[in-house]
Amino acid sequence: MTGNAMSSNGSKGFTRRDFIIGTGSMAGLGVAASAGLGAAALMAAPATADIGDGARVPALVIGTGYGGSVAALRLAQAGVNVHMVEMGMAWDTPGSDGKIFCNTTNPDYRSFWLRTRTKQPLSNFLWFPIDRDIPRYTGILDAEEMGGITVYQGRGVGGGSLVNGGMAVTPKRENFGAVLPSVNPDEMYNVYYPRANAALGVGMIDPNWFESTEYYQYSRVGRKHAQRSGFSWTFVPDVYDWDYMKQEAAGTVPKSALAGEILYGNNGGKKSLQKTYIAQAKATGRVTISPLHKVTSVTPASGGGYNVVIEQLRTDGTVLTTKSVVADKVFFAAGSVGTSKLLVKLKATGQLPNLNGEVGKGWGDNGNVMCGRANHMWDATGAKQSSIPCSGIDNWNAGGAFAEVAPLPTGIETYASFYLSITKNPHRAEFSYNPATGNVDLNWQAAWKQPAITMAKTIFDRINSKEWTIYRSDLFGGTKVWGDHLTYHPLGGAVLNKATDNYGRLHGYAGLYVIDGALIPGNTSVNPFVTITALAERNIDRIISDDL
Ligand code: FAE
Repeated sequence: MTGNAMSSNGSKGFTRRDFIIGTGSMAGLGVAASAGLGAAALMAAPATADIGDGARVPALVIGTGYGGSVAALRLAQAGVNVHMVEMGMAWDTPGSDGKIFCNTTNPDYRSFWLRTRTKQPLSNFLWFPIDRDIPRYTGILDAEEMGGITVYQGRGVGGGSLVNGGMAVTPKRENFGAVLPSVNPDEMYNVYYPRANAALGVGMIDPNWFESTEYYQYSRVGRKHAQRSGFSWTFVPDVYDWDYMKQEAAGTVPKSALAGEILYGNNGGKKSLQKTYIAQAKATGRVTISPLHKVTSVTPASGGGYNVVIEQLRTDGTVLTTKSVVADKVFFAAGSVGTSKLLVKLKATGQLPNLNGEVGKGWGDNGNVMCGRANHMWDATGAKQSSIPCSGIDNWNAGGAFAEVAPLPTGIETYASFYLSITKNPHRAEFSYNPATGNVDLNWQAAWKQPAITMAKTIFDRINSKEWTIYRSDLFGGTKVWGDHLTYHPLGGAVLNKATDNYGRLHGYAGLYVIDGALIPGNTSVNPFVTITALAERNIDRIISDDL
C-alpha cells in the first residue's frame, strides 16, 4: 500500500479529478457537444459529484449495481434527473502501481471491504492457508458474514459487475416459471432479455480460438470429462471483450483476464457496468453519483417525498459527515442483502411501518457450492488460465445442478478442475431486526447447503467414478471437499409480487421501489445478473409509463 494510492481516493471521499470534473460536468458536456465530439467523448465524462446536505432530487437510487444502473439510465432517458448513492468507491483512479484494481494472486489494500485480513473464497491451497493481513480499507470485495453463510458482494460504482466473472446467462425458458412465477415469459424473452443482453454487451468466445489457446485448456479438460460421463456441456456467454482477450494472448495489450484479474476488479476487457449502463447514464448529463456514501434511513418527508439520511464514509470506513436529502422517488438497488437489511430495519424501527410482512423473506443463495477435482497427470489443466469462465455443465433437469467450469489461475500447474455449481437448493432464509445489536440478521443455517452438495454430486461423483479421480480436499480448510460456506449470488428478501407489486413498487409507500436482486425469490437456475438486469428493464418501463 502506498500513501499516494490511499489519499488519491482519500479521506474527503472524492478525488480532486472527480471534484473538478464533477462540479463542471454540465459545462464539460456542453463543450464536448459544441466541439462536435462524438458519443465516446461524452461517455467518458465522469459524473461523480457528491450530493449536498439538504439537497432535493427527483429520483434517488441507492446502489450502483445492475438494478440501480438500469433504473438510472432509463429514468434519465425519460428526462428525470437522478442521483445515485454508492457506499463503495468510484474505482476510477489508479494506485501507485498504475492500476485501478489489484490481482487475485496478490490481494492488497484494494481487495477487501473493511477487513484486516483477506477472506478468499478458496482459503487454502495444498492445505496451506493463503489469507493474508491487509490494511483496513474500503476495498472492492465484501465478504459479509451473515450467520451461517458468507455472502460475497462487489462494493463500488458498478456493484457486483466490478468483481464478478461476467458470465451472462439467460435461463432456459422452460425453467423461467420457477424463477419469476408472476412475470409473463413472452415479454421477458421477446423484449427484456434481448434488451439486457444488448446493453450489457454480452458475447461468446470464438470457438476456434477456444480450441487452440492454452488459456482455456482447463475448460477443454472440463468438457472432455463432462462429455465422457454423458453430461451436456455448453459454452456460456460473458461480458468480457473477447477480441481484447485474444490481443492479451498475442501480447499486443497488457494482460488482464489472462493475468488472473477478476475477483478484485479487472483492468482490461471486462465490460463492467462502468463501461456500459453507467457510462450511458452519465452521458445523458442527468445522472450524478456520490461514491463512498451510504444510505442509512428513508422516511416519509412532511412535504411529500422521502427524507434520505446518508453517511459519507472515509476510506477507513469511519463516517466523515452525515447528510439529509429529500427525494421524490427512491429506488432500493443496494443488492439483495443491502436492500433487505435496509427495509427490514426501517420497518422494525417504525421508520417505514407500513411495509408488509413479506419484507425480509424469501432469501436464497442460488444454490451455490464449490468443489475441485484432482486430475491425473495426463489431464493437466494448464499453468496459464484465463480468469473468465466460458463453459458449463448442465444437469439442471436431471440432477438440479448447473456447474461452471471455473478457472484456478494460480500461475502454476495444479492438475485441478474447479467448479462453481448453481443448484436447486430449496432452502429460503429470512432477515430480521435484532434490537439488542441494532443489526439485521439472516437465519440461514450452514446445514442447509446439504441439498446443494447432493445435487452437485449428481455431476461430480459420476465424473470422478468414470475418470478414476477424487475430489480435492485441500482448498477449503481442514479436509473439506465442498466450498459450502458461501454464496456469490444472494437473491431475494423483497420478493416481486409479495413485498412489492408485480413491478417492484413497495406496498405501503407510493414512490418507493425495489429494483435489484432482492426481487428474485432465491434462485435463477443460472448465474443471476442477466435476469436481474432484464427484470429491472421490465419494471422501469412500467414505472416510467405509469408513475411519472
Ligand atoms: P449489486 O450489484 O450487489 O449492487 C448493489 C450496490 O449497492 C453495491 O455497489 C453496494 O456497494 C451498494 N450498496 C449496498 N448498500 C448500500 C447502502 N446502504 N447505501 C449505498 N450503497 C449501498 O446488486 N453473476 C452472474 O450473473 N455471473 C457471474 O459470472 C457472477 N460472478 C460473480 C462472482 C463474484 C465474486 C460475485 C461476488 C458475484 C458474482 N455474480 C455473478 C453475482 C452478481 O454480481 C450479482 O448477482 C449482481 O451484482 C447483483 O446485482 P444487484 O443490482 O442486485
